[in-house]
Amino acid sequence: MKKLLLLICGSLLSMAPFIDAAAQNYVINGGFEFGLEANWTHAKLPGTAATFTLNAPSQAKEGNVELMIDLDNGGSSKYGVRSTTTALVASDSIYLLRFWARESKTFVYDDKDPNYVANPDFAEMIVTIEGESGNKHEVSYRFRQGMTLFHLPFKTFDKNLAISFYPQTNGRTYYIDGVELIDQSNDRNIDVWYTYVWNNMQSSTDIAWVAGDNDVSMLEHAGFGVAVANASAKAKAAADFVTAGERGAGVCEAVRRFVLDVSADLEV
Ligand SMILES: [Ca+2]
Repeated sequence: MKKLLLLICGSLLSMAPFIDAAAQNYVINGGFEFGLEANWTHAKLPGTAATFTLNAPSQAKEGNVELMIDLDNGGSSKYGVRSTTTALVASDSIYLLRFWARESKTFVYDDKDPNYVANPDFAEMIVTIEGESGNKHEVSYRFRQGMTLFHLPFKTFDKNLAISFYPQTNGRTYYIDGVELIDQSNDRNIDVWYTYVWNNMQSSTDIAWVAGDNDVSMLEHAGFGVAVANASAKAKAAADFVTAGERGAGVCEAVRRFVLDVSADLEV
């Protein structure tokens, strides 16, 4: 475990010189601008019913069209219908799948809103990433409000990946757009390594890693809040500990101090 954490820290730090490189997107036609079937396949298991069409909505996030899946009868299997694209990644490493999606019925979940629905019947969609070795990542998403950006950072040792979207809740229409699979050779706005580390560390360590004002509520709910040196003033004020280092260096500093429980001046 310690070796893994130190490896992650070393990788975070070593990524710094390359942070301005362009991100590589491994999904073809993720915005559905080049037709319904281009690099995508759509399937329905026996007993299920759905239509897959292109839509030109006002909420398209990439270009002018998005994929529309109208689910009439999902059948008995939770994998009744699917829309799948494939990606051949450059190497076994860490990647980030992100996409925009919404469904036809919008719920209000703010309990201060007069239209608040106490027990909404959320629509669900399962997303899977499967490699040729059989390794599989599976996440279930619930829709709340309008077009939403979803992130799934993951590690794979496979190079051939199948990315599938499985709408689950019957009688709904689902919309997907801007599907991207990107690697860690990133522009400064997307840090795949940091996203992966944050996504997989916080639950096991009960430490929250934050930088901006919008993260303050997460800090207050965490067992132990850590803010990096370049965090906002509000985030620092709400944190239990503020690192000396900024960004990735600050994360590594906190990992050494609180997760590995070793001297903060340990070389990595
Ligand atoms: Ca599009």
